[in-house]
Amino acid sequence: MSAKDPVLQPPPGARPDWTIDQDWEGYTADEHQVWIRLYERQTALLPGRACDAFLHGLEALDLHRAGIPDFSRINAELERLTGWSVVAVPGLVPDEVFFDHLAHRRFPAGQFIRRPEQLDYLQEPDIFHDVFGHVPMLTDPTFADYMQAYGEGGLRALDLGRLHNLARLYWYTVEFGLLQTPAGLRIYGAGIVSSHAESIFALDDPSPNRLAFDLERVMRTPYRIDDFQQVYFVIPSLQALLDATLQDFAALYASIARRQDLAIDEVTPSDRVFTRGYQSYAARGGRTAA
Ligand code: HBI
Ligand code: FE
Repeated sequence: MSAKDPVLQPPPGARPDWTIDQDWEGYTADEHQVWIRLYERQTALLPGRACDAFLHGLEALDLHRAGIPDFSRINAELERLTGWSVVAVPGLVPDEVFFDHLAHRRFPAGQFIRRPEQLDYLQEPDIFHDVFGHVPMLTDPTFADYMQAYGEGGLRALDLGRLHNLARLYWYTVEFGLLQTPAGLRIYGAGIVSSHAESIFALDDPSPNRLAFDLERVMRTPYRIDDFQQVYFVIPSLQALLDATLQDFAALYASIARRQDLAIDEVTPSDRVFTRGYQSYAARGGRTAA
């Protein structure tokens, strides 16, 4: 008996795999303008903050064109580089659908873009979070392999009822991961790199902890979905992240099942600490603080 989602039906107009046509011609000038505003703000900020693989991917996919990218155009280059393609979906899709796409090198990207008044925060991933945040890293062969391995692992985790542990791995790497480089810490996580404020907070603010990535440690650490992270995990290289997926996850899940989750702001004696944060941002109430 797997812990799969109850079989949800795709929304009207979506295919059985929950994909829809991007309908690039259907975007309005205002929607293209939102992309341009977000894109210009991030690209002014990210040199020296985003990792080289991200910046190279942005260039390789020619995402600096003005406006929302046409998936058919970026897929021609992306498929040539790593065999990945971007497919349009209406929004969040069931876990099983999501993992199956990743396992087949298809990245599901929201087809919609946020409204101007949502420029700095929205709950559900839109096309800017997905295409600007996630897709450039898929041009890196090592990260491309990691994302496919994650998809395959997700399908197994569903069957083992360990999705919540694997979701933490995704959260603290693909969404909010930091990379150690000779020039200092750099961003590779999509949730950071697509956010102006968090691209600054994640690297510069003394509030969060910054700890060396350890697979079991990450899987025991809860995360926030509504505000900046209280801890960021640092990998030594993208290869190290891929190598971590070669572990025996069943044994890992068994070990985790015998141990407590850690508190989100905890630093343990076995942690290798880059920054021991003051947690002052979270203590002030974070984003919603007056
Ligand atoms: N669906 N479109 C979309 N994008 C996501 O990032 C996503 C999803 N469904 C499930 C999901 N992420 C997470 O639950 C998994 O990462 C665990
Ligand atoms: Fe995301």
